[in-house]
Amino acid sequence: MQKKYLAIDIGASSGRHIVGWMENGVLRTEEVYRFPNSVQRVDGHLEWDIDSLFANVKNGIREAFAKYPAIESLSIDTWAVDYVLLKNDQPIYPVYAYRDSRTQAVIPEVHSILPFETLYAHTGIQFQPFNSIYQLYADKKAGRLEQAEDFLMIPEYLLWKLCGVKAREYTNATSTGLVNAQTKEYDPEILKALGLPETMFPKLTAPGTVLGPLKADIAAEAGGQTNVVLCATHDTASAVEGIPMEQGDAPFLSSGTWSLLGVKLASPVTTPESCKANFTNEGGVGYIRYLKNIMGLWIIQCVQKQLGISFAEMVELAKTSTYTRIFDVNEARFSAPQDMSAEIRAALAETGDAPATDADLINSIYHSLAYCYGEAYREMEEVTGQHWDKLYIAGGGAKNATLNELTAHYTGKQVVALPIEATAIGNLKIQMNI
Ligand code: LFR
Repeated sequence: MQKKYLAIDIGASSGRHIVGWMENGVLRTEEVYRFPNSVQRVDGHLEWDIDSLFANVKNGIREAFAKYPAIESLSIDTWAVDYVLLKNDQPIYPVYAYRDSRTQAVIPEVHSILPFETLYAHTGIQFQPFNSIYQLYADKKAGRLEQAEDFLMIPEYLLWKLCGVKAREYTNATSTGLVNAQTKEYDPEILKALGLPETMFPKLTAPGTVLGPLKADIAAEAGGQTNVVLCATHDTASAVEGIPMEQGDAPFLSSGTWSLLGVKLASPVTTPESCKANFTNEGGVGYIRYLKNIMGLWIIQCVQKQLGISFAEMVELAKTSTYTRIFDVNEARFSAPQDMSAEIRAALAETGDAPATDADLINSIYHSLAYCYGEAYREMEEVTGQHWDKLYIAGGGAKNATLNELTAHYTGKQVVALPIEATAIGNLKIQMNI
């Protein structure tokens, strides 16, 4: 009997429980549970329903045990930057979602205390208005931090609820914008300068650490017992671990709600050129994930919801269009617009002909995304002084043949599309220690 492991991978639009095991040297996976996730708009703010996420985490564990009573261990990864503040070990609500605009007002103040160039030289983390550093400062201004006794990133919170052990995991911690790229620990100078309590940002723990068994009440509810392990809890860190590369470390594109295009590097690049190009140095499993955030399938997901057609139908529609005008997918206006289609039409109308039909709109999105991948690849070659000839694409987006072809066209590189659940695979690999 092969040993079974459970990966719980939660993204901005869905979560899934995936059981994995080794069979004749090959990692096999089976999805045993899936649930929807989405940001909630409450009183003009964007929030996560953390209680419902935890309820679904438990439901899925119960399903996994129902099918596989013996599971060696489990772990959880989620998107990055968001966190739970705790008082008396209870969440301080709301748990804000990163697309919320509350950070806008505090960004200039943070940069007046610590200019962005200084932050980048310390952390190597690219500017994103939603980085935890700005969210925490917004919490400080709102008096929420004052009440808080503890701080856990979302996966750490969910893991703690399962096993009772609080751990701070290195890869996800780097996404806060508070971790020093050289020491790989929270940066005391940044914490002090911003008045963030050092006690809430203790030593970091490496992925692969065993936290302990499920709490007795959780095990009883789930119908089984297992060990809780800390994987690379940032989903992108797990995804990069899960992408098999034939030889060496070629550039990757983790293509989901976000498109993360980058390469594994042995050490961080925190030069002013890298800062200007806004590449990030996130923590990886024994390397740096040098990458750029590109707005990604989020744009397509929003338009798909608006049009009420399937992703496959969108691809078919695009094929009927010859409209290939490009817009800048990374503009802040596409981060959380009320009406994505209208926002894109408006952006294109500002510089020329607007798309006349839905087919034109969709075709323009695919071209604009792939164009942006090409630009990011070239910038990455320029800043690192290295050259590559391939791009590995994994995640949901890898299944889109049209987008893959356009990506090959705009990057001028050989595209290796891997229609695999790279994130769950990476999560499992850390648990299996392979
Ligand atoms: C992808 C991801 C990105 C991060 C963004 C926000 O799911 O984790 O890596 O920049 O979500 O957390």
